[in-house]
Amino acid sequence: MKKITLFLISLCICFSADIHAQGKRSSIPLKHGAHRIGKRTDPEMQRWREHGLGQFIHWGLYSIPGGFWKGQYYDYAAEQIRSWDLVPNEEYDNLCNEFNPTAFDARKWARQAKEMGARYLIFTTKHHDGFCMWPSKYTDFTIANSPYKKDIVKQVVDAYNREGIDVILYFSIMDWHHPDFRGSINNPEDSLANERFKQFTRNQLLELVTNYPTLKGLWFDGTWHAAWKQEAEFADNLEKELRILKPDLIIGSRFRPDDYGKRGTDSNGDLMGDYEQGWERDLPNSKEELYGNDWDCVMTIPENQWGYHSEWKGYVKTAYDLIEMLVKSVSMDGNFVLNFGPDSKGNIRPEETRIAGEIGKWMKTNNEAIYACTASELKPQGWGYFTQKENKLYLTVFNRPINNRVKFEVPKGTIKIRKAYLLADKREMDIIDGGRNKKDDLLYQIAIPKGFTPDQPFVIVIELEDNRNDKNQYQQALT
Ligand code: JFZ
Repeated sequence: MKKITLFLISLCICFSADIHAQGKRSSIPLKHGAHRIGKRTDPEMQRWREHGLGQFIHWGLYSIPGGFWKGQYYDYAAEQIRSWDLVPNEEYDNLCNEFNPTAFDARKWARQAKEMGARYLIFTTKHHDGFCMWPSKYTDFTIANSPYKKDIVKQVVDAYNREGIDVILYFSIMDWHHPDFRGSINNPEDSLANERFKQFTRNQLLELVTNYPTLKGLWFDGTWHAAWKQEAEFADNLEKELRILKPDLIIGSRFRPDDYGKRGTDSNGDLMGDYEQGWERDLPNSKEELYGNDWDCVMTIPENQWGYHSEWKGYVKTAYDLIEMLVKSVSMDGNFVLNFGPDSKGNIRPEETRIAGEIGKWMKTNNEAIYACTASELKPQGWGYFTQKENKLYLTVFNRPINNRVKFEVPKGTIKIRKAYLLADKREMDIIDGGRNKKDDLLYQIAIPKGFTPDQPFVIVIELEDNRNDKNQYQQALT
């Protein structure tokens, strides 16, 4: 019986994935387009999907200038200061001789990430400036030639893994330091240099996957330049090669171009990679914008600073803002990844530490509404977001209704409610029958106890009847 139900469910899932894909597909023949239509179904990808919250860390030589060059304020993202007209490349590259993060303690970072509730980390091994945080054999521009000398990537991977946190390595294809890097190919000499650069890129990626065998995936960046957009075949072969080394490697949609230089989604509209990487400092507002793909949102605390900038300008998000983004992401089947930019000594700045603590405090009480949760078909009504797991619905309330009643509608003949309670203290809550609407959907109101005045968003749990015979119907209502 159970097997038949499962079979029916998977049939529905396959079928809906097909309809979805057909809805947006054209049929241009591609040699190097998407490898798959629909989501990956293996355990590693499922594990990634269940993380809910991640941490991003941008760390490199750029943390030394920290957004200032000879007293001048750099108004753009601090990790890109090398590209500023005021900054002579050679002087920037000489920062390698200064990089000595004596306060760096990977275990401290990892403990903080764990306390915050992060289940995965994305760490910059090499940003656009080309400086390698691991002792790459293929260039001298690495941590091995800094006064610090020790392999930072290894320390980070080991410390985070020890805390049970998965690590994904960030890698910029674009490399402003390497003499063979070309943004575009304009003559035969460029072509030759580009061929050498491709081999360098391949060597470094194979090196990373080999050196750090517990890595879960690669987060690619710097793939928008004209030269790379012409490398559909090379990139496709390289991805295949990386997957042979590590079959369940997770690679986002910002790596390969297709045969026509199209990135992210191929010329037929299908996602190239295991998840959508386009939600950068941005969140979708509806599931329709997601085309059924896996996705994560990477977010900065200030407006647009990834690497350390000693003076944040503009609006700085609060823990409240970030928790709302986290819940909103999970309510649409996405992960939320919060960025940190440590300083040149290896300290996480106090503002970030405070926010990590506040998020961690919230997660401690409420993580049940985040980890391994998925979207719900029920429509939130202004008070916040629904997430769900097994026979539980979670309502995370950000906007407390003035009458202390949280409303929602249950489509006719779908779920049956057993009880409602506050996640914070398990206190049972009254469920008020609000009648039916014109479509015969059931209307409910849950009463927030008067004396309950938390200073953070809170979660109401709705436990559903787990009627096995109704499982199929229940699944249809919720998936
Ligand atoms: C890139 C980098 O240039 C930046 O320094 C940082 O590392 C960030 C995480 O990634 O910036 C991007 C890349 C892509 C988009 C926006 C900023 N995008 O697709 O909108």
